[in-house]
Amino acid sequence: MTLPDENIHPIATGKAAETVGKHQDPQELVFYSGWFCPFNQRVWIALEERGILYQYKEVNPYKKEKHFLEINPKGLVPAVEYKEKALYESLILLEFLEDAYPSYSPNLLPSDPYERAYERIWVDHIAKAIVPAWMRLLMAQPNEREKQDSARKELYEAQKRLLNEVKGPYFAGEQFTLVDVAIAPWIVRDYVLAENRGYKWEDVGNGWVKYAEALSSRDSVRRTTSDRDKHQATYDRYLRGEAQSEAAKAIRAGKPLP
Ligand code: GSH
Repeated sequence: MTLPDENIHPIATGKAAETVGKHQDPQELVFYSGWFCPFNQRVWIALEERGILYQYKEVNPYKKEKHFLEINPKGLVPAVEYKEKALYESLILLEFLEDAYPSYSPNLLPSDPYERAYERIWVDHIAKAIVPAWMRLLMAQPNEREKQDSARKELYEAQKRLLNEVKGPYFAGEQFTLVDVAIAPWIVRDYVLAENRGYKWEDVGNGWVKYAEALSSRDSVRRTTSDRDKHQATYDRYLRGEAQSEAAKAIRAGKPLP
């Protein structure tokens, strides 16, 4: 049986397509990427930000092809092969890139141990509070008014907590760091919530619009973002309640995201 999610646009478009074109040559780091995926975009931003050499390979993770399952048994993008050994999970990959390429600048984690740990607290907040609330709001249907209202409130509250920590223009001040990388892909997709779920950047609190604009206009973020209409088509399935991805199933079942 074909899942509806399988019918995604097959390749990156817009600025992201130009970036793909520049990363076709074989390298010791192979990036198994789904152009449409926000978790995936985290890793892509880090690669671009730091000028790490990588070979881009597009994967449709909904097809669960044998070769890809050998790389990531969970069957999820992003994944990488580094010197022919496989790794996956976006947040683990971000840390891995810091460890494996320490001399590539800019580093995305501060050098001070306390500041590094502090970054990780807020990356964890994004993963456990912001992203699940974002998905719940996306998937709450128009006839589920209360569900929508409570997911929107939950999202604003989680974002407000992060906003209180933002020094500006980025989370840690002038340096663009892992917290920014971890949330930027959802910021560039927020228009889906704005157009369909009554969500507004302005309602997060004073300073959020500025922070969100700083992230969206960052070069590495723009270079890894595809055209809006192609993203919209992916999210239409969630907006209509038809998505069958692992994440959609988890949200419906009230379970943590995969
Ligand atoms: N926890 C994973 C990470 O952070 O890397 C989540 C990755 C994830 O959910 N990827 C989605 C996927 O590959 C695309 S956005 N889905 C395939 C499926 O649901 O079958």
